[in-house]
Amino acid sequence: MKRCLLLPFSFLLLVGGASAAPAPSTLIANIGGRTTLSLNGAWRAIVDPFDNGKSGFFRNEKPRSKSDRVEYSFDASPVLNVPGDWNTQRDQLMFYEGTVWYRREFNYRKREGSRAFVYFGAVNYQATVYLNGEKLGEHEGGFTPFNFEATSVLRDGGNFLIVAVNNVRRPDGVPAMKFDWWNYGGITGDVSLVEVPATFIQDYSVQLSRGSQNAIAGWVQLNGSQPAQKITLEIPEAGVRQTFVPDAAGRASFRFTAKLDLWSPEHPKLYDVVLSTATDAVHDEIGFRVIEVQGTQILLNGKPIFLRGISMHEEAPFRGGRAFSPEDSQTLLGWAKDLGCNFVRLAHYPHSEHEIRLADRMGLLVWSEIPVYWDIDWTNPATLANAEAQLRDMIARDHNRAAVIFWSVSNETPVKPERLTFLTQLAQDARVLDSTRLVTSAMNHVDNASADVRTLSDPLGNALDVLGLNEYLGWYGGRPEDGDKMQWKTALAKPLIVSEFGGGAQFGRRGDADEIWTEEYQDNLFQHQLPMLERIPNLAGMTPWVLMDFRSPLRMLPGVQDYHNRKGVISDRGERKLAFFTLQRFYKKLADAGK
Ligand code: GCB
Repeated sequence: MKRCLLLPFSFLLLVGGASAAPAPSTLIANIGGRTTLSLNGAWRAIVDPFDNGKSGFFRNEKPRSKSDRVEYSFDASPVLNVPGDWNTQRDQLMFYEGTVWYRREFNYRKREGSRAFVYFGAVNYQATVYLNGEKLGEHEGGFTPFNFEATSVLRDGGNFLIVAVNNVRRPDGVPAMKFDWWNYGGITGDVSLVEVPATFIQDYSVQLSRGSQNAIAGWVQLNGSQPAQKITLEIPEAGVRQTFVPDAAGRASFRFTAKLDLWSPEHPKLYDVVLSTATDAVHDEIGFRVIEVQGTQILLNGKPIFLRGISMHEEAPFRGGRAFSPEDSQTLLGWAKDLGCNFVRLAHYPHSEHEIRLADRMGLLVWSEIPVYWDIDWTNPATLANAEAQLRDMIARDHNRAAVIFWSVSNETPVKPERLTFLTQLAQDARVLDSTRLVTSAMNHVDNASADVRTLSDPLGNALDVLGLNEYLGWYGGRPEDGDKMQWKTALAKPLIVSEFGGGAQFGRRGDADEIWTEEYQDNLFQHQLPMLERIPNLAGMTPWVLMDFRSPLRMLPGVQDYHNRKGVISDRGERKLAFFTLQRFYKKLADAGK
């Protein structure tokens, strides 16, 4: 049995102050480039509110005779679709927080010399995985992928995979007890059985070296008993062919130069990159670009870029629920493109790999975030280890995607010393794990020096490359018109992204601009915000809150919210509100002016 969550390595750092790299991820990179058997589809599911299944549901029993007293049966239980949250598949489960036991049967033909892993794209929140009655491992964290080796437990012929999924909120969890999105439970990402050779290419980083437009630097990690195999890296279109021999731990590092056509939103060029050994070969599509900070500007490929963005949840358009499919991603990112965006903030947790890869192909820059949100248990070493593992696995999955330019370590966390220690550690981890991207966080701690001046003054800014500011002037305080005079400043001379602003509106509710919940109110708010933001000298971009209305248990007003956060510029049914068009016009103006 392997535990996916590694030891709280940084607890020592918290008390000792020394720095170390996080324990390496066990994730197999680029699952789409491997030999896989999909385990998506209809799984039998037993809803278990009292955790009775702990007594042994992993054994997959059922009453077999008239006198057999077994009080559960997967065979007789209804199905839930995977991937998918359980909340939107059965009315009874909309508000459910508890355990559901899932079972999937499948046939397998064992192949001599190969290894197999079960791979989960995401399970919210806690997963315990059993194969053929044996525990393979546990995983905590609702949005990051994980895999467990299944080689020795797999049988030739029929197999059964059982997963106990629990989505109960926990004070020591990440996120913890309160967050402004639906706590969708279930196996929300794709599941597959991955077949690899005995020694295989587990992960690799093939990226431009920090600051260079022609030096590719990176590493390859082999996994298996014969690590001393020659590795070949080819980028046929760029005429690259390099070979390396890894060390005894199966790791090879490299650096070489190449003439490359750089990736950008206007020109999202991806190259076929092939890594191979005598027994394994993996193809990936990789773009090459440089992202840097110079003073208060963000530079893409050496040139200043203004990030015309939008924040978004991974909520399914039209049907509601957790989005999971390539079609969902296509709709959501397509709307961001229609708005005129070159950038998306994927709030508040890692979104699916489909979405990130689509952003790579569409030319949308990405802010990617872990769910360190509002208040969590800052002094608990297990909570820190959990947040670090989520950060590490988000980076492990997406570190070859050109679209991703920011790792965000948190959102709107309260300023206090123990939180600063915690988040500074995460920022440091992100740099150790990936030296080529920028580190950010969405903050909201401001000083009001005078009625018309607000200064972002969170000390966390010292640990970041780019500052994120969530401000709700005209919604959680003041009037939209207050924006006409307001000046925003930052205590640090770093690039600023206004990572949230906005207000609620119900699509189709029309009225005066001072009538709350109308499209006019929201639109008026945008009309006063946009000129205000343009006056901020170090503004490098913005991601208004939010692309589409989304479900939230905190938003209860009947007839208006009905458990939805209504700050979308598009409704959950795909209808565009007035503010959508105001923002679209603004972004067009910026794009026309070359911003
Ligand atoms: C915030 C949070 C976001 C909420 C939003 C709101 O500051 O970061 O998750 O949904 O405000 O609507 O209040």
